[in-house]
Amino acid sequence: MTHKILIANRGEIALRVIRACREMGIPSVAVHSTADADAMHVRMADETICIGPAPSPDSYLSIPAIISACEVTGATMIHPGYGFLSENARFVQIVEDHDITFIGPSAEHIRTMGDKITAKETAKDLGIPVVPGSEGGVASVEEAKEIGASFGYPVIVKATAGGGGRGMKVARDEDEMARAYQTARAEAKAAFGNDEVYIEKYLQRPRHIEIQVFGDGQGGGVHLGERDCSLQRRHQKVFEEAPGPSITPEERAHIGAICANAVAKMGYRGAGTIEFLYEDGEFYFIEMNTRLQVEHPVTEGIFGVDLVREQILVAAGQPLSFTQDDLQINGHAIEVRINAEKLPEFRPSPGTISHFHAPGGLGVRMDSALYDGYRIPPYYDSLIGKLIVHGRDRPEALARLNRALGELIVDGIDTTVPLFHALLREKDIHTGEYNIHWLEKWLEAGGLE
Ligand code: MV4
Repeated sequence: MTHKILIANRGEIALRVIRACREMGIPSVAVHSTADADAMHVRMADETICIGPAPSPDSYLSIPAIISACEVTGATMIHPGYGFLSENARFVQIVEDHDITFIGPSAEHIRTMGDKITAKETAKDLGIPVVPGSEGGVASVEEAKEIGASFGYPVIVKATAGGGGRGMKVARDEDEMARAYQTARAEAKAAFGNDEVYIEKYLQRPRHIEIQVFGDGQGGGVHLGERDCSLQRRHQKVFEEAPGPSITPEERAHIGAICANAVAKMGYRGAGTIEFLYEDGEFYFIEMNTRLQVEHPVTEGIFGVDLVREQILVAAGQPLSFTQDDLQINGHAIEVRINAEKLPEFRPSPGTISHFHAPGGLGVRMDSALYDGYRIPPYYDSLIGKLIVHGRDRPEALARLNRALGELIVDGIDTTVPLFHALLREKDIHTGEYNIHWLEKWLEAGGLE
């Protein structure tokens, strides 16, 4: 492969991609804003280029700046990481029009999955089980009430253009419907400029289970099991694990095969995540993410596969380095997200890192772009590191997490580390008995006090 990869991202995920490039012998190009001139991803790349001022819309989200950076450096491929332009179909189209290879799926697949109604229709047509609900958009309060009556309350009204929980409202009975419907529409309009909404049966105590898939873009597809990402606060994941503590090998094989077949049939290329709500032994599709996810390392941990390397291989038109039969789960992995935030409010707390020490030893991986003296700029996401542990089983992984958190030093700012020490004192975390509401209920009940 005579390629050069430009990484249209920053922070730990930019480092993650640079590491894969280096192992594959592919030159890497880091882009950075003026605020990131001293960032670790800039230090670690083979080549660097400044793409604009600190605010993301003028740098990491600027399509002209990134295309120009490719032209100046001669980069032949773009890895988008997560966030920023990673799920922007218009960007992918422009990249391809400039004869640059986007490391990810086609613009068409991104567009289809970005619209939650077409995503759900597509999933259903491919044999993926979906949450019962309206067929497409719901155009009036009257129609919303008819749907509520036919499926039975509670129901949830969701924005077609949604994601991240915005423009989402629960109606517990018919009296609540008009308000939920109108509020969801207004929020959707404000957040996405599109007020179309759809309705689903509301699942009251589900887990968030997501299946990692990979397509070779040539009709081949595999799955790499599930991650349980139920521990979230305000739709931000804080703790993820694989395999899911509630999922049996039979359930994994069943839903995994459905997902692998679906990506194969679509002709999907690259990494993807099919998100489900899981309740009473049933999986219900909610969304598909067409990018590499923050929490991909837990899957890498239990399968021993480098997902970024595979993304690059299939983008270059090469086959995946493994087949479904090659994949075997080994042990258990847990990730915790270290954010520059002050507890208990989770208020962003950028500042200068006076001292940083990453934990190490058997089964410990720290993905972070921190270093001694690094100044965290106030312009971007508060994620500053991910601690990923691996053990032969779940109890060993939890013990290792506790040990590694004890070794970690991030001085000079406030972080979410105390949250994880507190979680490790909870019985439900050790038994794996939690759902999507557990963390917020625990915080409300004074879990951090
Ligand atoms: C739901 C749901 C219950 N029933 N859909 C939240 C964000 C978006 N990705 C989907 N979400 C939900 N959809 C039905 N039919 C509950 C949630 C939800 C949630 C989902 C996953 C993880 C955390 C969550 C927190 C609150 C609500």
